[in-house]
Parts: sequence; structure tokens; C-alpha cells
Amino acid sequence: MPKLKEVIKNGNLFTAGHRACAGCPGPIIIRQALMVAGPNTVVTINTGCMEVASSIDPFTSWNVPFMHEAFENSAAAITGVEACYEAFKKKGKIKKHMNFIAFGGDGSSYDIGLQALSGAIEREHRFLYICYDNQAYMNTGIQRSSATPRGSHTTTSPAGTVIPGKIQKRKDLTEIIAAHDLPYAAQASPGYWNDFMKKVEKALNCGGPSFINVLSPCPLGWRHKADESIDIAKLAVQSKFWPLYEVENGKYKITYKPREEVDIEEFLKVQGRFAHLFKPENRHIIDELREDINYKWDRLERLERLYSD
Ligand SMILES: Cc1ncc(C[n+]2csc(CCOP(=O)(O)OP(=O)(O)O)c2C)c(N)n1
Ligand code: SF4
Ligand SMILES: [Mg+2]
Repeated sequence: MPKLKEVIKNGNLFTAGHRACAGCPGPIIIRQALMVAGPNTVVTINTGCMEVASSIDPFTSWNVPFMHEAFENSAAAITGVEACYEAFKKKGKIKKHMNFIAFGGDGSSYDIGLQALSGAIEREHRFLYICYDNQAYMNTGIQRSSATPRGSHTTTSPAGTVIPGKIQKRKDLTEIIAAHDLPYAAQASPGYWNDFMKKVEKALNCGGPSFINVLSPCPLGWRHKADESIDIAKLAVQSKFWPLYEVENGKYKITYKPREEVDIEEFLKVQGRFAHLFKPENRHIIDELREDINYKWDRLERLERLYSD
């Protein structure tokens, strides 16, 4: 964990006054990341809630240089900025160290911007990509994305008599990014802020491309109360729905292991988007989700053991 006394000196680089909904963890994620990165940071962000809510002309919440990109290309844009910085540095026109962070929601990161993200990592630019994953296209009206879990109600996977919410499984973007063999990839949750901030520090110091996928419970789309977001972010981790882990130069490490068994139902039952799963005819979906979670956790533990000393 970076020294709190030190990072607090960086001040609040993502200010209040933004238009995110009450209880949205997005601004918390951004603020904590920037607190670690400090003021010598350039940010790009894809279109999505965190961009729309933070930069309504003539206002801005960003106290660092910030560029709004299209829905898909913040990863491509940040690499242009980083390449320019490297060129200036070579010529001696700039001396200070700078960080480069690209943000994107799940829609932009898992779906439409995946190619830009993959390419930027493959070109080995030095940048950190943070996906705030609220598991749907929230900004445009809660449409399903490839990050939306099976069984989740969204406006384009409506639970009713035809389908019981989204039929397909969610894509595992963290694993897709880890398969790029980049120096650092991780999963985090705003329920465990010290774990997240430590991962941001590691990512920024890894010397190359890095990626952190942060779960971001959305009161509007997940249908929970505004003051429950952080508790739900914790439940996601405790139920193993969202394991906290990192892949550092290929080595897997689970960074938090729940001490007690918390069943997936505890995570599902506090969210309206899964309410229909508790009907007898849909309960099999909960069993399938549980099976998937156990399979993935077991796999993670095996991968961790493979690299333990
Ligand atoms: C090429 C293109 N297609 C569609 C849109 C409309 N659009 C803007 S933001 C968005 C959804 C963003 O979803 P996500 O990335 O998950 O961010 P969130 O809104 O959930 O924060 C869509 C569909 C667009 N701006 N550009
Ligand atoms: S819709 Fe969801 S993600 Fe978007 S600002 Fe509101 S709470 Fe945050
Ligand atoms: Mg989203």
C-alpha cells in the first residue's frame, strides 16, 4: 500500500461537483487512482458515465490534463500522448516523470474499444488502463454488454416470460488482457481500497503497459440503494464473484482470500437486476453461476500454486 501520508499530499485530483449518481463508485475509483498517480499524470477517457458526468462544458472535475476520447479509443489516444512525451524527453525538452492513465467503462473496454486496448498493450507503451466495470452500458440506458453476467436484467436482456435476463456468460476481460503477457494485470474492487491503491502503484511502476479491472456497482443499473454500493463491492469479493488477484510478469497471486464462505446468493439478493432469479423456474441460473464461480476460483488457486515458492 502506498504511504497514505504521502499520497494524500497529492490532494483531490478528481473534484466534487461532478454529475455521477449518488452512490456511484466510479468517482471513488478515479479519485483513488489519481491520488496514487499524482498531478504529473495525463488522462484519457472513453465516452461513458464517468466522462459524461465529469466534463459538462464549461465545468470539469479533472485537476490533471484530461482528454475525452470517442467511445472506443482512449487506449489508442494515451499511447499517442506517451509516444510524444518520450520524443520530447529524448530531445531534452521535458525532464519530469509523467504517468499516463486511460479510463474506460466495460462497454468500451470489453466490446468496442478492445482492439485499441489490445493494440496499445502489444505495442508496449508505458500506460495504465483502468476499466471501471459496472457490467452494462449505463450511460445510454442500461443495455447489456459482454461484461454483463448471465441472468442479469438489462434493457436489452429484459427478464420476463421470454428470457430470464441475459442468456450468455460474461466475458473474462482480465484473463484476455493477462494473455497479452504484459508486465502487470489485476482485478480490484472499491470495497478494498488499499488493495486497489497498491495495485495502481504497482501498475504505474511496472515500466510498460498495465491493466486494472475494477468492479463498479451501479445503483441505477444494478437496482440497489445508493448507500449499498461499497457493501456490494465487498460482497462481490467475499462470494468469489469478483476475485481480487494480480498477474505480475505472468505470476498469478490472489491478493485477498475470503475467510468465511459467502454464498453467491448473498451477492445476488441485494440487487434488483437479479430479483427474478429467485423464482423457482430460474433458480437453475443461480446454480450455474455458482458452478462458474467455483470453477474460476479453483483455476485461480491452481495458477497461484504453480508460481508459489
Ligand atoms: C461508436 C459509438 N457507438 C455508440 C455510442 C453511444 N454510447 C456512448 S457511451 C455508451 C455506453 C458506454 O458504456 P460503458 O463503456 O460500459 O460505460 P458506462 O456508461 O457504463 O459508464 C454508448 C453506447 C458512441 N458514443 N459511439
Ligand atoms: S448510471 Fe451507474 S455508473 Fe452511471 S453515474 Fe449513475 S451510478 Fe454511476
Ligand atoms: Mg458500463
